[in-house]
Amino acid sequence: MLVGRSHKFKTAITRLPSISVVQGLRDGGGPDPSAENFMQQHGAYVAALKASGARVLELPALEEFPDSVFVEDSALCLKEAAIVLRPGAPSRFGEAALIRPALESQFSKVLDLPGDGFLDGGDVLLSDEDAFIGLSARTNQAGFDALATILATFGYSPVKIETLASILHFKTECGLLDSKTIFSTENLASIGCFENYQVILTPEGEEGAANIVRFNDNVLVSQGYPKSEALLKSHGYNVVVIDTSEPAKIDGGLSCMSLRF
Ligand code: CIR
Repeated sequence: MLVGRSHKFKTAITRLPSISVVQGLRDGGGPDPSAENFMQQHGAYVAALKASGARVLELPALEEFPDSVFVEDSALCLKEAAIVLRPGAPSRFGEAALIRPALESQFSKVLDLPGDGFLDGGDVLLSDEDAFIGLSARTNQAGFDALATILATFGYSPVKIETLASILHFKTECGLLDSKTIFSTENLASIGCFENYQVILTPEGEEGAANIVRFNDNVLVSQGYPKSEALLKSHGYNVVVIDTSEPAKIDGGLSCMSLRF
């Protein structure tokens, strides 16, 4: 087991939001984001990663893929290798091939998810030891099987979770705080998937705060969740608050907008 491999990082890959981001996928309708405000919030997000010690590789926008700003769904980066995934939404299929050159520029080993299963990176939570993979509307059993086999070769124990139908991605409702601690909604934690971890529950009414990013010493938390901010600070975490109101309009949060390794 490599202590800290879940949150001690050097690099982040991000992709600029396109103007077409206004057409991003969303469950249940809702207003379009503003491309201009999205760009501003994305800039603040990249600045926060840099302030956390990241060298950020910023990729150009892809107008033909409205959701391509959410790079987390098309690849998974480990310490030793990157894996090109197969996102489950038809409008996002093409994003995988387009992230590959960036991965090749950073990793000597770039693998493709074998088989024909689907898997979105938003459904994968890596701790130092475990790889939690949620089955969802985007990630199926074949995708799980393929990724589980690869991750086992890198020393992870794959754990399959049936994500609640109400959740887009597994990590919509949880995030890693440190090697042994998970921030989770009660809804998700009640499944019992985090039994070997300390779990800090999102305060009532602040379930939307669960999608966090731990990058080195900082925990990035979305703006608008004061109780979560105070709770995490009381546990000694170094909280950095980021406005994600525009990505939230198309079901995006903090983890989705970067690959971290
Ligand atoms: C989608 O539905 O694919 C995007 N609008 C949101 C993706 C969010 N990604 C993530 O949580 N990893």
